[in-house]
Amino acid sequence: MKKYNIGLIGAGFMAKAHSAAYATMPMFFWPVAAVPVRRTICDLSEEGARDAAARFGFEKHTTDWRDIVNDPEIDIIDIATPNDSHAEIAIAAANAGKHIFCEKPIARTTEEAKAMLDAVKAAGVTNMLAFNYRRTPAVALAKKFISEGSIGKILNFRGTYLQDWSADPNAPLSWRFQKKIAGSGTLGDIGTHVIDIARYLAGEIDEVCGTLDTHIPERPLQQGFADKLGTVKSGTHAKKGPVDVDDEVKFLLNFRSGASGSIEATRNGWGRNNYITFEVHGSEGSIFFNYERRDELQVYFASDPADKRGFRTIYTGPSHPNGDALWPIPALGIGYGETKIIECHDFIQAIATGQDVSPNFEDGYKIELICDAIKASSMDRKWVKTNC
Ligand code: SOE
Repeated sequence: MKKYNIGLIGAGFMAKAHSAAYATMPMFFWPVAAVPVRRTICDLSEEGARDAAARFGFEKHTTDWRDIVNDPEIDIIDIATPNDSHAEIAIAAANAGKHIFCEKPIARTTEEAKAMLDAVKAAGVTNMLAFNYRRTPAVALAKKFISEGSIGKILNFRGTYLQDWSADPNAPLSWRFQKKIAGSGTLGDIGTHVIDIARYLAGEIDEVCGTLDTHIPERPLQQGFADKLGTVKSGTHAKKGPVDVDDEVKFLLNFRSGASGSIEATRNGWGRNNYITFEVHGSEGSIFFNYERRDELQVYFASDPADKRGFRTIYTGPSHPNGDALWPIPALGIGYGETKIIECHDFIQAIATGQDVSPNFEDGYKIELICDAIKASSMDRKWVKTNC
């Protein structure tokens, strides 16, 4: 059995998700073209790296990511660090001939994304971005219905990504609120997930018209670097620092196909936790998805007899995309972990077979172009071409 040695850089939330996927992927998907081996993990502190190796099942640890990139035994570099280090690590990894799996968004800027894309193209290495939600079986089922023409020609895509972990003004000023580390705020962090789904389902985005807003201009400084996503509150009297990224993004979009739509994202929407939704209207039906009920896909077919028309709920299971690898009965419960297992499988298969995989650095670069167009539109208050 072929094996690929993984070098994972980062030891936080995403390192947990990726490590669990490497460990369990062959338990779900079998046979597989290759098995991932958790070889070396990197964190900035010796204690953090050692703990991460023990916890996430890695054989070795280091505090310098270059040790991993330069290790001839490593086949895959997994970048699960904040956005400001993606470009430097990915370019070094590509130059060392490693395949790369990188957290989203691809980078802080279009320039960084382009340099990363150029590097992986020149090296000819397999590359993938962790926009995992398109791998939710219900989202893949929506794609299948659209591709088969079940709802006809796509007319409209309406997407949201609403969370509330930063709605409290006392949620600390983590790296996610700092432009020099994150690049942008809600737009890059979660808006890009919906842009990925929109492109996956409805094709390339041609032009946008939107606004970016910052509702909470300063937040208490954070103790330590680790990002607790709003679960740890600083006191109201703590020293504060400026938020220089967006809290909320809303935009209209026109697809190259002629379809149109809208996308909204916020991390300040009290009561919404991971509310990724889309509704797609076609000439012959509609599809609705809500990640907070991610086993379900709602579909409406205009071809149903008039007295039987209405949205029906399909619970995803063995008959649906990747269903034979997951659980034997519909609605047993698909979670975040399963999306990461499917993502891991598709990446490993792509390396082993030499086939393309999406979303990749090319997709990430185009999503950055779309984000730039949204920013320009917000500044100039007008429609802007994406140049994708
Ligand atoms: C925070 O908004 C976050 O952790 C995102 O960065 C992830 O991409 C998303 O999947 C969950 O929320």
